[in-house]
Amino acid sequence: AEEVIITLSGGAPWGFRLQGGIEHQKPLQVAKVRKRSKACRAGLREGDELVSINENSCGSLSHAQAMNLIDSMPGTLHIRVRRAP
Ligand code: LEU
Repeated sequence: AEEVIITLSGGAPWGFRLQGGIEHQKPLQVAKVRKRSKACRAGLREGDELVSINENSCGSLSHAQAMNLIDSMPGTLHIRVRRAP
């Protein structure tokens, strides 16, 4: 899989939903990207796995912790994702 960095700016709502998390023993993954949203325009895709957000590793986060992390980031989000080829 390749890794891609997606840059989101301009503030929430970003227009995507997550699934998975450590408590589900599943990777944190982008479940849905809303059409014409900031996330969509920035190139985020359904199925992308979250690796880090602004240098904070996502590997051991619960679903709620990941959402809180995203909500707590002021300004711009740099989201590193793993993407299946
Ligand atoms: N649903 C939120 C948004 O689109 C992102 C979520 C993953 C915290 O801004």
